[in-house]
Amino acid sequence: MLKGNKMAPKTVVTTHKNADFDALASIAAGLLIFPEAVPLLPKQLNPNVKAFLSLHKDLFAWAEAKPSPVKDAERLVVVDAGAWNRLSGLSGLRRNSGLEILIWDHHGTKPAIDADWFCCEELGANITLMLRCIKAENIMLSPIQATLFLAGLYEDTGHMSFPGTTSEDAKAAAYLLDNGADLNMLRKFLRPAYGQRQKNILFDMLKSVRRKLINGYSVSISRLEIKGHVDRLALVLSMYRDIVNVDAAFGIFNLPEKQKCMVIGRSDADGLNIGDIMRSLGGGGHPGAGSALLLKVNPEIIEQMIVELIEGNQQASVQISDLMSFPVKTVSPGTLLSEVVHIFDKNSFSGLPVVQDNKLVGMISRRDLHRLTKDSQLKSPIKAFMNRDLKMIQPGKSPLQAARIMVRNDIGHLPVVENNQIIGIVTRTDVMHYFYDLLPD
Ligand SMILES: [Mn+2]
Repeated sequence: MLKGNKMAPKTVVTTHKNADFDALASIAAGLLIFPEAVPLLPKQLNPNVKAFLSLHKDLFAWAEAKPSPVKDAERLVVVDAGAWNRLSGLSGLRRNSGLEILIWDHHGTKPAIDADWFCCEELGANITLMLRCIKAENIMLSPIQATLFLAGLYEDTGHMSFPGTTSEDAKAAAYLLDNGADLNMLRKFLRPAYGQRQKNILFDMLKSVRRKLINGYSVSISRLEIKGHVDRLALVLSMYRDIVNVDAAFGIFNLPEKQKCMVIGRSDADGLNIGDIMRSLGGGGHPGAGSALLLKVNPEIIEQMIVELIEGNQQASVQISDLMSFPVKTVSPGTLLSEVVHIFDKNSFSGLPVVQDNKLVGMISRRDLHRLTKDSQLKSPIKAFMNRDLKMIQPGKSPLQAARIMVRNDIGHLPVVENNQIIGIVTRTDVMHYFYDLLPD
């Protein structure tokens, strides 16, 4: 297909830094498609990829060979990446107009690198994209190649379970199994890199598991003192969450000699947003996972903060006191129903708090009036009609908590109470406005 010599490769196949199995598999696929190409593997490899290569040294000798100079390359094949900043080792490369660039990437539909040709589609794994070409050109795969390709496919798709997985990925897996991919080997290498230190930490965490029910979520918060640097704590925490089987798990890893705490969270419960919690702690993340680094904060305080954040102050930047209406129109237990009907006619209230001696004693709603059957009832005091099963909320709570109480009890308004005094009222409409971002500035 291509002419070239070993001293000055004409075609170079490369991939992203911290190469994972999909990246390594894609390079191997690139070498099958361009048999005379030389690979340029980044220096940084994921630990499980390193382990795989050290066992398969002979078969993938190219992976450990000293990289050839890329200066005179005429063609660059980029796999499993589409941007220059994801690549390394190309400093000698002349990116002039004579350089032909080809890209296979599954991270988007258009690469950031200006390429002469590209095959970019959002698929679970890059190797799926490259298999199209391998099948089309009838290139035979050895069982070991099929195993490596399947490792890439499984790792990137979480064994076909990640949301980005497509039916084409699943078909590619079937094809690789047909070509002899060895699942026993996969089990060995796809096991996360998990060493003695990580194991010790996990065991320590499991020795003192505590579980709490917070806001309807089962949560486990583990505090642990660690010495020196330990990497892959996030992996330890994922395993911990799986074993303890809670909606969310948090690890507060205290490094006393550095006076800092690493906080890591994992959740798979809708509505328990780890990213929000971590941002409140000064860190970051997404709904399922996140972390924060806190300096000079006592781990017990951090635990309390996490509990409070889960309790509903996750969106504590806006509180009920920001949404509520006040002053509140109230009535007394002796108020006649006819008067309440009159108030409802003149206002848009859906409910009125009933107050006696400055204390909230009941609520009367429009809906309660529907229960009236006789006109003569209008002359009775509301005492007999008001709802005494009171739901209320404190001014510091979040809109989310108000929404939960309203939905659970099917009510449209909540009195806001502080020190036994009613200081405002918050309605379903107020809360909806907040959620739909319609608050006035
Ligand atoms: Mn990939």
